[in-house]
Amino acid sequence: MLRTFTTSKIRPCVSLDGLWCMTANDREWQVYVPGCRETVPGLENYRGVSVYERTVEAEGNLLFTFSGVSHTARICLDGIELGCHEGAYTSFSVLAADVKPGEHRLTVEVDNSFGEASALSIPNDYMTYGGITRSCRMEKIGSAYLSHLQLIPYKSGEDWMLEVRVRLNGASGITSSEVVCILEGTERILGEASVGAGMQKEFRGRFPVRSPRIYTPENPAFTYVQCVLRDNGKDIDDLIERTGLRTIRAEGTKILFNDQPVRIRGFNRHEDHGLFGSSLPPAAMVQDLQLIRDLGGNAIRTSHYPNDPYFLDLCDEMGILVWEESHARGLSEEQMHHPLFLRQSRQCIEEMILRDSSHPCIFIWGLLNECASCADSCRPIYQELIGLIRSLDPSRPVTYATCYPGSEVTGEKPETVKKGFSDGDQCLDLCDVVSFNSYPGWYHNAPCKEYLEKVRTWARQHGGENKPYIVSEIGAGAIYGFRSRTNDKWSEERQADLLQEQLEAIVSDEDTCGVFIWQFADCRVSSECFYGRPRTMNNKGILDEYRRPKLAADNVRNVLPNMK
Ligand code: ADA
Repeated sequence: MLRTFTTSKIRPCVSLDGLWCMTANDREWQVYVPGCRETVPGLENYRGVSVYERTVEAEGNLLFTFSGVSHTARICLDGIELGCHEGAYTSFSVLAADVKPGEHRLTVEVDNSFGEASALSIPNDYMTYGGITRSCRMEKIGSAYLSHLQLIPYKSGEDWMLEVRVRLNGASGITSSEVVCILEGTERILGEASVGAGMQKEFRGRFPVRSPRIYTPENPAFTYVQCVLRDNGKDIDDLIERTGLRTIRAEGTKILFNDQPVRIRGFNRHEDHGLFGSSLPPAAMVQDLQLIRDLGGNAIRTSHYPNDPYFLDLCDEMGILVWEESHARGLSEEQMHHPLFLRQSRQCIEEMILRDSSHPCIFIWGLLNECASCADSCRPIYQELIGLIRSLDPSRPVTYATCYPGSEVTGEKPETVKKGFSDGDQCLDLCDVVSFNSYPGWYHNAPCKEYLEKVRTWARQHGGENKPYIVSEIGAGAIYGFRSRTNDKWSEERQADLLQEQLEAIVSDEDTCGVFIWQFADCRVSSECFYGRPRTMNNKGILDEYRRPKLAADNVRNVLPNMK
């Protein structure tokens, strides 16, 4: 299942989830899709190419859609290439036109190797898994079909309005058809067009919502829209999407949700689990959200890449707010000038926003986590990518998480600042919300409250004045089961004490409108890079990778809910 609700009534759809045959290292396995190769005995550390194969019984024009293949995919039908996709965390579709009736061989070549072909998937402090890691499906379409249905709610005075955007694609031959939008049972023509094979045209319309049902996290009410493609009076294709009627905006130092200030009590969450790798089944996704709510959380940050659309649907339905971010973590100035960086970053941002902008749970777009925002040469890149996000979706604020306050905060000598670099982050003026990752007591030997106030004060003096301020990461490490009466580093006791001090400092600071604890659960990291991490894991989870709570969980549950 790609989504938690039916996304079309006219298109015949077949799920491709289930057993596939996979070959890697000249061996064959039966594997479940969605899934990670690393969960297959003997492939725990496999990095490279593998080929997934299954047969499909079908004919005509077929649309194959994948919610995620990590990290590069090449799709073939009967050995003929249908398309390729780079990027582990966004969805894509490939078309097979005029397929003859009968059984066909569908193959997906998957590559998760590190190298010059990927500027974003690099050895990092999280695991780049390999596989068809999210759900996939096959749909039968006609000579043309709809895609990219986006719903953007907004207020016009006291009235609720909905902007509907949808694209018409030619599959085979010229089709002249009209696109109809059905909202609250009323049909409206969005337009008509003739499209030939491979052509695409976007339609937009703005409509009043006559009986608005407001979306709140406490009462997640949805507004559905069906777009229909009509050819000579016959409905030949459709798409269904939903959204929630709510507004989000940054006003002064506050984030307003339906014009009410909201304080974010969040967790950073990697798509990672000790049993499933990055392919958590729906029940495990729901358990994570239940655990986050039990710990007093009301939000998650999809550190550091777009998440599974099914998971975002669950966040919508369970009223958990989401900071969704495009893929990037800790890239240096040199890595941001990689020849493929801009193209792959733009592609990830476009695919993320075109796919996810209808989710009411997403309250902010993030990008470029701890990248080179001090480098003079990278400011134009921040400007370009933040500008791209705003052009695609003006309805949400934009932020990025940084970890670079000036030397007056860090205690480093100003003369150590490299040529071509600023003394501290130089891009805070570009974003709507200012977000800092800070680890007082873990990476910085300083009293938490004092250090956090220094960072926030510096931020407000360097581009972050009169903007909402979020502590986008804070936490400490602990090895599950390591207990120490002397609070040794990596003990559960030390982590619990640090989280208590860190969170009490943030909860009591009215000038900070949100926090995301680093991190919800322990996760794997690349052995190629972070071998120094105990267990080759990032052990800052409040829970371990199997969701077993560490001592810190009790302290988080006691303090976090006070952040009102
Ligand atoms: C950074 C980074 C996180 C994680 C964290 C840590 O803030 O954004 O991905 O690596 O540090 O655990 O040190």
